[in-house]
Amino acid sequence: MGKVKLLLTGGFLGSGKTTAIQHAARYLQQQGRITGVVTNDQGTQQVDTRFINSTGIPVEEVANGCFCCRYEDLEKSLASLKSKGQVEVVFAESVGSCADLAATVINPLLQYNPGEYEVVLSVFADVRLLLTFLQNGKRIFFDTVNYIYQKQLEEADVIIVNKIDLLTADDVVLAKQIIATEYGGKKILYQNSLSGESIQQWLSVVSDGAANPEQRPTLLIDYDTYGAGEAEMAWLDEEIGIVTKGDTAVNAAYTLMNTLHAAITAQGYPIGHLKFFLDDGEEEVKISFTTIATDEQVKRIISKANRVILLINARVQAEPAVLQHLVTTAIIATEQLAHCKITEHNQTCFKPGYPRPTHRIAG
Ligand SMILES: Nc1nc2c(ncn2[C@@H]2O[C@H](COP(=O)(O)OP(=O)(O)OP(=O)(O)O)[C@@H](O)[C@H]2O)c(=O)[nH]1
Ligand SMILES: [Mg+2]
Repeated sequence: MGKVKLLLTGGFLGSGKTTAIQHAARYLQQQGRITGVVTNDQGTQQVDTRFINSTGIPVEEVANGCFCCRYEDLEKSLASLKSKGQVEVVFAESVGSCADLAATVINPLLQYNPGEYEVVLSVFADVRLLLTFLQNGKRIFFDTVNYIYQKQLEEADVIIVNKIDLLTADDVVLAKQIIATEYGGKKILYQNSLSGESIQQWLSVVSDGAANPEQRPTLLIDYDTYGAGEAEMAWLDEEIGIVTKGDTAVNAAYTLMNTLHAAITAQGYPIGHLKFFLDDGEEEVKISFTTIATDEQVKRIISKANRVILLINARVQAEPAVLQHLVTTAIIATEQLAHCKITEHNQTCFKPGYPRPTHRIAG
């Protein structure tokens, strides 16, 4: 049996990892190739897992911590996907605030499973965020969060500069100049993950042996700064039930999403990623607001449902209690604005703990 191609996909919150993985996995499936996905998050109720699952792609989830701190769970997830058939390509999406993947994930996997995997680390960046970051003296978030953003890109085998469809042609030229100057030694792909052509280009580059170094230099990283950066973000996960008298439950869900987004933005708390999974009993849809939200990211479904379920995953640079308060206030406002009854289930809200990788093996 040949080696499994493990396409480890990192990069900041909301940069487009899940979108690219879903399109790439679907493309490979259409080619008759057996593929699977491992999702990962600090929490247990993951929008991305439900989203990938809803598209019919085999998915395993590593919960309650990043791949590095839950290394054994990653191994189990990979074994589970492999046990279901001759899987050829596995996409593993790491948490958007996670760094140091080469030393804590790739090197242990290669060392403890000799001959089993070929790994390529793609690190995604939203082109608009990356451009602002580079033009602004590498400052965009709080200092320690900037540090994580920078370290993620530093260890990429391939940097995926994503969402280029959102720039004008002139701005793409400018972006390429600025980004190539900063990351001259790296393989860089300029990508629109909504386009089949771009996705095929990504797959072809990561399938090329040149993107798959035998040994990677170990990232020089200060764990105290990295841990402090992760602890800047509050993570809130919660399932919401919305019931209306008429057929307007989906509208009420959009009112809640927009009210919450507007409240966080009005208070000036930087959004890592505010994502939702909406289920009206017939259709399931993922809705995202990222650091630089755009209207086209808010997909609408037409529905006559009088009850829906909405899963909230909010990753926001704020104190957990503040984020909880914003969610509660948005729920109360929505009940009045949209004449609905909202029930809350399984709310968790926390800051990620100090990163303590199970293994750290220098390259
Ligand atoms: N226009 C455009 N939008 C994109 C592209 N890639 C992703 N998006 C949008 O960006 C938002 C975030 O995408 P995700 O794929 O969820 O990002 P992610 O990196 O998986 O986010 P986390 O898992 O939270 O870290 C969604 O609204 C996507 O539709 C792209 O190439 N072009
Ligand atoms: Mg994702």
